[in-house]
Amino acid sequence: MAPEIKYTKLFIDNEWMDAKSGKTFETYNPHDGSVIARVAEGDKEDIDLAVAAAKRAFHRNSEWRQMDASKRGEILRKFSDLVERDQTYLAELESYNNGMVLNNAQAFMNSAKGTIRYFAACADKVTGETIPADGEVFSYTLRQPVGVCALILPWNGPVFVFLNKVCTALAAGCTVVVKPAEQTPLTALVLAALLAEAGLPKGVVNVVNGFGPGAGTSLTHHKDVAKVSFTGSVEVGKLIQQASGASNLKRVTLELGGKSPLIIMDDADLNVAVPYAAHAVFSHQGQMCIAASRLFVQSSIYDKFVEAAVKYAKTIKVGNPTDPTTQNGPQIDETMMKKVLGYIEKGKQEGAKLLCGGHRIGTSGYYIQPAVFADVTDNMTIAKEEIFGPVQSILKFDTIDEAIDRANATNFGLAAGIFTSNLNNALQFSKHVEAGIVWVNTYLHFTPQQPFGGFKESGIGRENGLDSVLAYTEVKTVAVSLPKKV
Ligand code: TXE
Repeated sequence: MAPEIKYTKLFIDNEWMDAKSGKTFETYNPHDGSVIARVAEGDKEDIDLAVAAAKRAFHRNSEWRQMDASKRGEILRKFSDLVERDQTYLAELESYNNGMVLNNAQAFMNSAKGTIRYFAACADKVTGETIPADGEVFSYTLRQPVGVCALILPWNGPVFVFLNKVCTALAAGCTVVVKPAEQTPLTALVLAALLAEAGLPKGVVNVVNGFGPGAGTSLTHHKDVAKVSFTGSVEVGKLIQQASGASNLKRVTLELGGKSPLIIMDDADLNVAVPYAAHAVFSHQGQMCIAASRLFVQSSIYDKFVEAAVKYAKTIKVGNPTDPTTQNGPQIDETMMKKVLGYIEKGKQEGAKLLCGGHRIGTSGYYIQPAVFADVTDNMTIAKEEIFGPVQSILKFDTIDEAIDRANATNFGLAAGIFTSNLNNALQFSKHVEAGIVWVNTYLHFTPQQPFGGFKESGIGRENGLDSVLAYTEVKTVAVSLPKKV
């Protein structure tokens, strides 16, 4: 049975409201393309209202700014209990609107409490320092929340990214306006309602659904927004940097795309490496910024590995995400499905060998059979551009030095992985690969304690870890003149 749609309006100042224009837009179920609901479509006027609400909530005399840091942590802990209470509903809604396999959505919801509680615990751990400054002064630093933050979300992990960005900003004491992706507007509204139920004062978290040009650009150009945290495409990431420069130099954290290399050395345990390599690129239909979309396999085991990879890919069950036996669901929408199929066509045209999958399944919904390409070379489009779909591209290499150079020959630098039993190779690779996170004999291992983000065009800044909370603060130095040094 379809999950109930409880909220479709804008959430501003802890109240539900229609868009000023009265406009709404449709949101879909990727399983069959059917309309789930019409959602209020926010634009500049609504963003102005939401930013004004967040600005009031950030005033130095507001309830939020006067609150003890530990109390902010308590509200987040209460929020984590409410998310846990409603986790079945949230997982169903995520799956319904996003096409995420229900089992995966449930597994994620099981870990959500840990994420929220991690940031709840950070709330009263943000401290300044005393400075041994020259001269007769007592000097110290204050770490203060940066102000109103715009959090612009992608569609590939709507609950995950909402929790991550919102909880980090709240732990630092900021107030926020969230702009979910237009493909997945629903779960953010449920989470906003739970934050209000947890006792968050009005205006601290506001959610305005809408489109990039419109709601998104109004936020990134807004003079009262002090910081933007964005997850999405490199193209839009660059526009956000430009908007920051053209407006008020707002602080910018960007988590963008990737073309992540995974290296399989000939001493790796293939019983482990083959399923991991598949998981690393096919999970969530390949719609992951950290997808291992360039799989480098050492030449001495190349043929054997490719054979095993194809055998494994053929076992992946694609179908309705609510079926508990399904492993892969649909792509998010028709545009993305066509984009991925276009890349597969390009791979064939440029001479890569398609060994299985790569076609649309049926005519309803946006399903693609997982594809494995062998004989992929570095210059091919499928080895260079982010596909964001279930496409495994297998390349051949001879030495670890060659693998490192080729792994780094990209503008991206998000994740990387290596499977080997040789510690020296693992550590050499980990040191020299240009990536924000490196996995050795594992992949996709995330926790809220581990900083996450990209080198090069994969982004700016890090999420997760205490440093990510500090990225929502400003450092203020205070120097107090004293008659005698203390
Ligand atoms: O991203 P967009 P799209 C990559 C992936 C995918 C490609 C395009 O390769 O194929 O990006 O996806 C908002 N100012 N990733 O088109 O457009 C938009 O409304 C302000 C990687 O979905 O970047 C949405 O909320 N905001 C990725 C968000 O930006 C703007 C996740 C992302 O949309 C805007 C998603 C503007 N001018 C896609 N234009 C990852 N890093 O995980 C759009 N938006």
